[in-house]
Amino acid sequence: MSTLKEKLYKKIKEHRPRTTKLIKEYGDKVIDQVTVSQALGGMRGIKSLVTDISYLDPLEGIRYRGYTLPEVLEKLPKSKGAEMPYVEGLYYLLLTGEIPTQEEVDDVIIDFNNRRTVPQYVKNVIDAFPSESHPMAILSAAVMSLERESLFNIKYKKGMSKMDYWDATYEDATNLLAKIPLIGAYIYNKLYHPEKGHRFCDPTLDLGANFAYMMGKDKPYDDVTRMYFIIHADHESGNVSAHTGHLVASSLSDVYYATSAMINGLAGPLHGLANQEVLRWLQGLRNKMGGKLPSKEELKKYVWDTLNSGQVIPGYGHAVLRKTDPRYSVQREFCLKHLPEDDLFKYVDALYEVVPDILREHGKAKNPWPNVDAQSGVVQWHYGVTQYDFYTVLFSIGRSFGVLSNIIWDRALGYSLERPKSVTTEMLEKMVGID
Ligand code: FCX
Repeated sequence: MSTLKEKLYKKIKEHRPRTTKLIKEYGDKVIDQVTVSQALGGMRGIKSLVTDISYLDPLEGIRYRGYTLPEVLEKLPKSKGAEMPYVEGLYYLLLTGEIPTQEEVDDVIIDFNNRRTVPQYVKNVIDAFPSESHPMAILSAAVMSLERESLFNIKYKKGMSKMDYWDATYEDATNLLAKIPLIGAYIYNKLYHPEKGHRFCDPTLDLGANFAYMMGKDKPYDDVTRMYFIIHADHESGNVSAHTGHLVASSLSDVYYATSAMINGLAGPLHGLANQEVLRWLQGLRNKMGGKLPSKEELKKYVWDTLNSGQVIPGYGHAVLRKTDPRYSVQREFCLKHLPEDDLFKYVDALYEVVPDILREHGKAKNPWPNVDAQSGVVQWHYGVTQYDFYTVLFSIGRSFGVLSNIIWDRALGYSLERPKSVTTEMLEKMVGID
């Protein structure tokens, strides 16, 4: 058993009695109530999911296992000369709640490297897609095609005990996490650089460096990759991608089904696809300006024109957050250090000066501040990943780490099949006293 798996098992055994006690002794305690607008409005804010992997405070932003993003980036081990930590170390933290030592991370890196071969049939599935297909559709199908590898399914058919579900799920999840960056890079090269052919991974490199290598990018793209995957990993359990992954897995569908579904949820423009929308919107602005930096008045007009035509400002607003997203701030810091003169970065910074006030004046969005997607495309664009359809694939790879860590714990704690109750409009009307 690997060090990580051993540590995880110890944590699972320690944790199980807490969940059991809560259900047995406090199962009837009320922790929230539901209003009509919540039932009709996407269940905003209803406390009905439990996860210890991350928590999203509306004013502070995300914490992974109690650590803020700047703390995660500072505390997790890094390779020599790297600015950003190993993604493998993040997996250790999400699963166990502990900051790993360099030795413990090395062990995860070796384990990942042993699992990362992508079968030829997956590449065939990717190759079979027409080149105008969206990369998210290809990623979803590629992950789905791997389903035949599920150890959970094989063991389930043989009569696996419920107490062992977490083990087979851990194996499936770790196999998929080791492979999904390779699948992403393969899709990128097939769609946008078919002339270069497929680059096999370098077994001496960690996940971040290897992804940069397969994408054909020089330093500091390895750090961009690590930063990108780490900040996108988790955002507690109620967002569409995390919730979809959890929901699908709750029926004991294996992690391949759950991850593919999670990817499909992330592909919507109100969620992960917003990063592509931001770039499309910024390009529209740049084209309108003929490349020059717009004045404040010109910027304001562009923002108002977007709102007045009934569209949202991509990269702004959030269902939970009520201040600037720390994932935006982490990327901004990176931009200030590495690309302060970048054209698009200047656009994004200039927009930050005008959009919040306009959204306040517009009077609809509860949160006028930027979210993660307002910055992420700019970083990728700067390093030559200008095919913005691809950005949500990068988001998906990062998000897989959080979703799969959650699913392993769901299985470990025996979380139930999800089955909320729906009512009809007529019933709702009766409940509130409308005849
Ligand atoms: N521009 C214009 N209008 C906005 C807005 C924005 N950026 N954000 C919210 N609004 C509007 C909503 O459309 C809604 O209008 P309606 O009453 O006519 O339906 C109203 O303000 C209230 O919405 P609010 O409660 O503030 O926000 P929601 O929880 O409903 O939605 C999202 C949250 C993120 C979907 C919303 O802010 C939005 O559409 N933002 C732009 C897209 C985006 O950036 N998505 C990425 C979010 C995130 F970071 C991620 O998942 O990746």
